[in-house]
Amino acid sequence: MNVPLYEKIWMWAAGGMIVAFILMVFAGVAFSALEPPSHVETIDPAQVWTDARFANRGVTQSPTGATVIAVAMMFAFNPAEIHVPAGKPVTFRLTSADVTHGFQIVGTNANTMVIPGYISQFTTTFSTPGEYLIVCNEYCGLGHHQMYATLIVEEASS
Ligand SMILES: [Cu+2]
Repeated sequence: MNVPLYEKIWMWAAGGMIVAFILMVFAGVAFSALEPPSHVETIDPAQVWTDARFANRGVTQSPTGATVIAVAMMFAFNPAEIHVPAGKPVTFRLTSADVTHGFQIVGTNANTMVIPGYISQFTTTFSTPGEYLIVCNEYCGLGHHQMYATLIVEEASS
C-alpha cells in the first residue's frame, strides 16, 4: 500500500499527540500532589451537631501543626473563620449536616467534596500567610452562591 509522505507525517503526528496526552495525565497524577482519598470514616448526618467528633468545631493547634473541625451546611460553613499557622501541616476534618457540599480553598491545592454520612479528611501545608477564600463548589441549593468562609493563615510564631 502506497501512503503519501504527507499522510505519513500527519499519522505519526496524531499518534505522537495521543502518546503525549497520556504521558501528561500520568505526569499530572505523579507530580501535582494529587492524592486519592486515603481515609473513609462515616457519621450519621442527622447526629452531626451532637457527635463528639464535631462537638468542638474550630482549630486545635499543636507544636507540630493544627487540626480543623468544620461542618458544611446550607448555606454556610461552621466555623465561618478559620485561623491556621503557616508552614505546618493542617489537617481538615469536614462533614455535611444536610446535602453534598464542596470545600475549596481558593488559590491552594485544598479541595474536597463534603458528603453527608462521611467525614472528609485531608492534610495540607500553607506556605504563604494571608487571607484565603473558602467556597462551596458543589451546587447545594438556592443559597449556594452565598456559601463561603475565610481561612486566615498566620505567620508561625516559632
Ligand atoms: Cu454549595
